[in-house]
Amino acid sequence: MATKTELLMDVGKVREDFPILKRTVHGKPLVYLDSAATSQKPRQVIDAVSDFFSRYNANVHRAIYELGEEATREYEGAREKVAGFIHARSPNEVAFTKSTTESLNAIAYGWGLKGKLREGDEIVSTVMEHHSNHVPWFFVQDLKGVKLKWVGMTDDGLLKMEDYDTMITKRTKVVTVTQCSNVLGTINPVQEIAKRAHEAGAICVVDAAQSVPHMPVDVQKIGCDFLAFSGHKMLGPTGIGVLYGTEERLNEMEPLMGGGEMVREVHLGSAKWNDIPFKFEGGTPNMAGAIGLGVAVDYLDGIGMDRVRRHEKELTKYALEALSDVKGFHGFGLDDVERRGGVISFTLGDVHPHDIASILDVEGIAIRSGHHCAQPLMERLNVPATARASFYVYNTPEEVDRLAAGLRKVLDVFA
Ligand code: C6P
Repeated sequence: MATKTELLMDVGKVREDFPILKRTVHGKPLVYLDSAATSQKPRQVIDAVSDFFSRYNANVHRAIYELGEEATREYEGAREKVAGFIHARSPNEVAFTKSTTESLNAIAYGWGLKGKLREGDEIVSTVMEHHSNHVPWFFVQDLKGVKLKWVGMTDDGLLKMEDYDTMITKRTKVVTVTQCSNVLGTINPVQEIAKRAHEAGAICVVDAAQSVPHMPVDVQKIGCDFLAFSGHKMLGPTGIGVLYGTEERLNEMEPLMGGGEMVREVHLGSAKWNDIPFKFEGGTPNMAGAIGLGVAVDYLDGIGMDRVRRHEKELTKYALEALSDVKGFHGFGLDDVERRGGVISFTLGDVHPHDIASILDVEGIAIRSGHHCAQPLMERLNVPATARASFYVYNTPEEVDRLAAGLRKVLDVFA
């Protein structure tokens, strides 16, 4: 039996802020265990988005009337909050995009395709990446003749750090890595990886989609050149993401999107770019999204990211124990919760992960099943798919118990 965990957070109070958690699904109280896909939203974020549209909706940076001033102030205020949250040196280092995916594409395009990479250059990535940090680099490989290399992984889910010794060479121009795997939860030593990249004269790009929402992240400590994450995975709205880059790198990089606001002057056939970060924000931005993300940052800061991380560690530890009591449960990744986030990918005997997810759904339990947009990692694990439960600030040990009970029902169905 798993020992009941002592949670350090008042989860009951946190849950009060999330209207969706009060609903039932198929007549059962909702147990939402898919926050790695997208998190639920607190009332504060929902209200901030609604407030923007009800009270001061206007285009930012363009209007010289009161509504426009208010919208611009709140939008730029959100940028400051996000910059503070990841310890950027300045808000200029934070450009709003639509998502992690867009941010990573912006880097692959701006640094790779239209930027500094040449035929014969090399990019060192890993087998653990999400498709969003694979496919944009494939474009660079195909169009520029740049070579891609992938650091391997041990059977328990750690990057083979020794691969960097041989894979990083004087031809390496980019080293890219996910800070936290969306499948295994493995937390990778990004600070060490950034150091190795820099020693070789390469830049380091970090996919922080699964880390910024769940643990304290300090871009200056990591020492990375670029870092990408999404608002919707950290209690914020969908359609808003962040492209962090040091001022130096952002100034050097070409923009992905051409259009209004990203230019200083335009003539027939030529244009000069605006200053950073606006150079990367062509077109009317997702103003409500950015403002909502700012409020999500306030919310997480209010709890404290150390406590968020500790809560997820406790819950993951409890879940690994509770689930290992279920017959046929096979979890992927490390046992050591110090080195993994609140994501548990698993299989259950011969039951297909989609069947697991469907039967749990009838019990009101939402988990994800499939390849989690990480097919190269699935190939490495030698499975076509897994089931995955992922936790956040609003999850409780009782919900883990419901998951364990749900999995026993799955076994009954297939007995
Ligand atoms: N992973 C998951 O269920 P977007 O879709 O752009 O917000 O995030 C992409 C992304 C990039 N990197 C990592 C490590 C991710 O986990 C994700 C999104 C979701 O695992 C949806 S596939």
